[in-house]
Amino acid sequence: MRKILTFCMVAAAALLLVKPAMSQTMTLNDLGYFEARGTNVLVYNNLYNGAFYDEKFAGVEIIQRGERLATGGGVRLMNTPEQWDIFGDVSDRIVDRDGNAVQVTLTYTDYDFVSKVRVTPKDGGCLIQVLLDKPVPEKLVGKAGLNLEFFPASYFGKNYLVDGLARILPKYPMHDTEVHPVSEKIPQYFGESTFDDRGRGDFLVAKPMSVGHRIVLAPEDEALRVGVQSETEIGIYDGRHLAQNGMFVLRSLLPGGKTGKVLEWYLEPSVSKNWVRPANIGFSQVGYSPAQKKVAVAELDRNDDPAPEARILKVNPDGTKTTAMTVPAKVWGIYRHRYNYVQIDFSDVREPGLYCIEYQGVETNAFPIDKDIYSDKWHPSMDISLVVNMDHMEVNEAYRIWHGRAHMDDALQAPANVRLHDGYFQGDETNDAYKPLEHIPGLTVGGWYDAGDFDIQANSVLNTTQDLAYIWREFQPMRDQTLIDQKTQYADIHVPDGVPDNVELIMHGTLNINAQVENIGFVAQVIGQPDMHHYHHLGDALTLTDGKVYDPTLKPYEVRGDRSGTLDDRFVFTSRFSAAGVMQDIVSLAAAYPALKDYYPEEAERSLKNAKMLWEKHFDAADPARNPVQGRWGGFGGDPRLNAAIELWIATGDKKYKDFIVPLVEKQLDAKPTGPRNTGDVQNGMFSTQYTGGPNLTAALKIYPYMDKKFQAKVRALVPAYVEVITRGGKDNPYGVSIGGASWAGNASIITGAYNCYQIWKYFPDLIDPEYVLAGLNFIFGCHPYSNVSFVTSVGVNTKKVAYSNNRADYSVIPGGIVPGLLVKEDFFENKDDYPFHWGENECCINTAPQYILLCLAADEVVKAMNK
Ligand SMILES: [Ca+2]
Ligand SMILES: [Ca+2]
Ligand SMILES: [Ca+2]
Repeated sequence: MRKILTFCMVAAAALLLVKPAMSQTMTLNDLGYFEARGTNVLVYNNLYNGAFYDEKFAGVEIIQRGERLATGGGVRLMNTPEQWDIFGDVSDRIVDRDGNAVQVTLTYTDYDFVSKVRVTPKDGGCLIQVLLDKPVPEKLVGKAGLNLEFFPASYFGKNYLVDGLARILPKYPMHDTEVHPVSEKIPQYFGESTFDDRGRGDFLVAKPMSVGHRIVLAPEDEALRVGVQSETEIGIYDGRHLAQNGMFVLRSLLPGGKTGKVLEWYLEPSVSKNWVRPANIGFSQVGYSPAQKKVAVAELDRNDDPAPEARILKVNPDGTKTTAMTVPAKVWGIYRHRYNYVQIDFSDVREPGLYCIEYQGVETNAFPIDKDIYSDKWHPSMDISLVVNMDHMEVNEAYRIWHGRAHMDDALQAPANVRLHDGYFQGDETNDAYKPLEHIPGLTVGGWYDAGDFDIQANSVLNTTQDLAYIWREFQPMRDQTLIDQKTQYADIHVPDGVPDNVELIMHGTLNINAQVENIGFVAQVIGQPDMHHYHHLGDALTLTDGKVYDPTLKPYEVRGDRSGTLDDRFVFTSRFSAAGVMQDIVSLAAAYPALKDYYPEEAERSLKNAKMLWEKHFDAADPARNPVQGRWGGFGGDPRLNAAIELWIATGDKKYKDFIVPLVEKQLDAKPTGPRNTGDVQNGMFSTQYTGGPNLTAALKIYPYMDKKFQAKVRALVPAYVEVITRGGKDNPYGVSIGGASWAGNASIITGAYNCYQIWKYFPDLIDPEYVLAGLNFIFGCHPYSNVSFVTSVGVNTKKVAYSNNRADYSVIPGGIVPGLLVKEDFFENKDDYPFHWGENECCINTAPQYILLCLAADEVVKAMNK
């Protein structure tokens, strides 16, 4: 022990000599967090919002050199909390400017346990104190502790010191766990259980990797170095033993029987007196078409001095670089407090070739200028992402099987009062012919894993099918690079089979929708995993269920023929049925009809027949006058029957639909705008930038080509006001697109917003600048804050390394997926590219893929016109 102390003292003395800047103190800034050069400590500026429980974006957090390294600081009840483990409610957060402190009160209501966490600056760091008015309840002694969580991948390849002893931070979990009787477990939210104990009655606990009184992570790397010291013992744990998204956790237990200040940590982040963040030069990683506008945006440290000029370098075949142009760098100014922004307009560089941008001492990676840059950027989404995510199929690519034919035991009627992890609930009413846990036949076909999980959600299967149908209607891409065989339920990537992939994918959607309509009566809210253990599955979905239909007369894990006693079959959630929701079933089926009819006439007729049947059956009940409060699509967008009627009219030409449509659309056109819909946080981008309560041209544009001159003139007159609204969101920031998303990032909205601009441009090229169509893609492809990676996996030069797809545990991507993008918290943008487990930043939702394909095809058309 003596030896260790000596080492610590020598090390500390050495640090003091070399780093006098360490004495700089943290200050409480206007946004209510602690700030020193290169380091921020946030104290519950971000709260657990409850939507998906612990999103790893709340509590005490550390942002160092522009990267969020630590989160989840606070009083927790287990060593390595998982997503569904309970956390204390913040009943009170005080920013005490006189006391130079931030204090929160955390309450665990079920345990009658209240603690206060108080953070104040001291020297170069902060004191974190836990204060108690009443002692820790008996039940929580040995469980309640102060935790702080670190993102493991930030520390891959680094070491740590514990009381001076050196240890390697593990790249993969390789330390020890122990099992405890489940009676000792603090139950997870809603009594969920992430652990499958196979009936043994135990649960898993990670043991500490090390314990000591001073633990310093990455002492060798000043950007990553964070230390914690305490008189109380601190353990370091690896949460990945329990869950792949687990964290490195520093933790000290709170003592029993004590009140007042029961625990104190000295947190020592790494402060750097002279640190200046290198410029983040945002630009499109797919490059630019010669005639289009080319504006890179440099995101600069506020302490940086913006240079007045940037250079555009041309990369020559011999590897040399020559200055193609020197361009002015125009200061845009501070956006969201943290950074200063500069626009670099190099539109005049038009000669095809390879270029990079040099500004403020940073040289970007090279990128092309070429007239065809948009023509193929949608291929990975159509060829890979939409194929790999197909449910009920074996998917092959060259030597690799992405996954087997999953969920061949689909599916059971969900029992009453069951709650599903994604916010779904089955009430008493099944709205169909099946009893709880009864097998519903016919469902083992079509559909997609909607994103990072393996359920079939109504909105994703319906919107994906609908948008795939719109791709065919607008662009008819004949690309055939995938074999899709529904007879043997087999897909082979990069193998042409004579049928356009767009059409085959549309059918993959209608097969599932029709199966649901015919066997259930409508598309169910979700066909999802029956319990938490199955829900958090990672890996091949084939292994998620046993493929055998559940038989309650058998014991768990007992198999007889094609039946099994293991309750792993997915549940069909049917209680939130609404006639309004059924209208979207009609939209997707009717929109698919024209695409399918030449290739799959039987499936086309089946789709149209079901669409008409649903229309007749639910028309009256879907009347908003009769049902002001609608279900699934609750009252949004006026009469839910409008879009259904539009698609039925386009599919059949039947005048009765037109007669229904026209008065409704006229009414929308005559309405006065009240303002744009705030779309930042809508999951999956279901709603694009639209008016609330005002004239909505979406429906009018859908029927525009089929209408008479008088109607068309009326729409044209409304276009300028509509353009003003759909482009307004891009005016408050240097990137020119609407950036949003506090809990779910906004790429999907940016894509639909840009596509809305294309629809205007298509009919009224004189009334909108086509650059609005391209601005959305420029942003998605890398001209954005925080970093300059392309948000479309595998598309562009520097692209996302990780995404929240079902292969996220491999720190990998499914090519062609589009991540949600940048979360915005206070003044901080984030899209982590080394932590694939943030769904709000990195989850590739399936229905964004066809929307992105639409936009790429639109952009290709736009630049062709520009380059003429
Ligand atoms: Ca889902
Ligand atoms: Ca094909
Ligand atoms: Ca089964």
